Amino acid sequence: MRTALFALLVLAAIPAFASAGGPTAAVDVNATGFTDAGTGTPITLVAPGTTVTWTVSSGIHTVSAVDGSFASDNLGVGESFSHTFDAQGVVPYRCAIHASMIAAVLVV
Ligand SMILES: [Cu+2]
Repeated sequence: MRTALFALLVLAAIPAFASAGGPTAAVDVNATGFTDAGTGTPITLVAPGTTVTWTVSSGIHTVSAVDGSFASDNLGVGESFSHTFDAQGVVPYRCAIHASMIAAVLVV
């Protein structure tokens, strides 16, 4: 149990050392949905203060928080949108154009 807790804490701290300018994470946005660059899943796990950048690799999409706390304009191929997550919590988001595109950022 103690080992598992330590491993979790180390895992959570990794994004904090990803960049001298503050922790970052990247998500690919394409026709099949949102794909976290690190895990290949629709879930992005970050520490508070992390800036997540979504970049579109195919189609036209938006990055829109379900609770309305952030929303991009329509983004085409090669365009990006970034948001910094300061508070702990689960933040679901979706594409406003394609109802099936939904994912979440876990801030822990
Ligand atoms: Cu879309």
